[in-house]
Amino acid sequence: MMRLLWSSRSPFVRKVMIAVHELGLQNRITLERVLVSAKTTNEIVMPFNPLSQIPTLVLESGAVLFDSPVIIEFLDTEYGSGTLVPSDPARRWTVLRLQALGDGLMSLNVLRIGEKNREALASAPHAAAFAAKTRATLDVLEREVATLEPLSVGSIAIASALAHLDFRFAEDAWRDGRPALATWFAAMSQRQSMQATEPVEIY
Ligand SMILES: N[C@@H](CCC(=O)N[C@@H](CS)C(=O)NCC(=O)O)C(=O)O
Repeated sequence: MMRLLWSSRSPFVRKVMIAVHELGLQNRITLERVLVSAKTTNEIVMPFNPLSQIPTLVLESGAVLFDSPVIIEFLDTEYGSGTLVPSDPARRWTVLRLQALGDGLMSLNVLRIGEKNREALASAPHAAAFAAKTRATLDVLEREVATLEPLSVGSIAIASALAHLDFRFAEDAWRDGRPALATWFAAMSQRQSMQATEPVEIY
C-alpha cells in the first residue's frame, strides 16, 4: 500500500484525492491524518517532506513524492493512461496552465485564512490584494471555461479550488456574474470523485 499524509480540510490533498478516485486507486492508498500549519513544523511529515506540507505520498518502495502536481502526474503515468496530465503539446500546456491557476487560487485561499487568523494584526492591503487576485482568476476561468473539459489535472485543481472557496469563503458568492463557471462546477460536483472527497472540518 502507498501512504498519503492527508487531511480532510486541505484543498491540495483533496485535489490528489479527486485524482485517486478518478483513477480508481482508493484501495491502493492508506490515508494518514496529520495536522499541518504554516506557523509550525509537523514531526510526522518532516522526515518525509522537509517543507512539512501535505499532500505527501510515501510509495511502497519507501520513496517519497510531493507536491500535488508531482503526485498526480506519477499516479496518472504509473496507474492511469496519461489522460489527466496529457503529453500532447496541443493540450498539455493548456492543462498545466489551468493547474497553475487552480493551485494559485488554493494558495490565495490558504494565505487568506492565515491572514484572517491574525485577527487584529491582519493586514488590510494583503486582504484586498488576495481578494482582487481571486476575483481576477475567477474572471479568467469564466472566459476560459471550455478548456476545463475533458477532465484533466487542470480541471481537478480548479474544482478543488472552487470547492475550497465555498468551504472557507462562501460569502464571496463567486458564482455571481460567472454563470458558465457555476454551471461547469455544478456538473463537476456530481462526479463520484467529488462526492467522495467532500471537505470535513476535523482536526
Ligand atoms: N504546492 C503544494 C502546496 C501544498 C500546501 O500548501 N499544503 C498546505 C495544506 S493545504 C500545507 O501543507 N501547509 C502547511 C505548511 O505550509 O506548513 C502542493 O501543490 O501540494
